[in-house]
Amino acid sequence: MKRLISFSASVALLAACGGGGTSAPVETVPAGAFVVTAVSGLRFDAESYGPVTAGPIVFGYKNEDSIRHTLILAKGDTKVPNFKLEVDQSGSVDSGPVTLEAGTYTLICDVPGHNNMKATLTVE
Ligand SMILES: [Cu+2]
Repeated sequence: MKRLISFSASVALLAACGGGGTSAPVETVPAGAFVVTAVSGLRFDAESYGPVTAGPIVFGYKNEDSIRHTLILAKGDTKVPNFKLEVDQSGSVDSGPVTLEAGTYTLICDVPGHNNMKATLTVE
């Protein structure tokens, strides 16, 4: 919820400073975020990520492809609750916090047809 409020505020701010331009505001991932990028070919930009330190982490998600992708996390067969990032089009970014325990996670895009869009994340 806090993230949504600050997102809206930053959009309003950018719109106010935009001088009436028609282009969408450029959102960026927060400094220090762990960035994953969706690339063409229904892939993430790496097959494995990490290791990252267990605990709170902010993910950034960038889209370098031309279609919509999502990012969710699973540990074994269990999806990490309350975490899903979504990038609609080329140049879109999203970000959000999550807290992870040590272990091996799977990064998944759950857009239908993107079943092969998976990668591994090591948390230790
Ligand atoms: Cu995808």
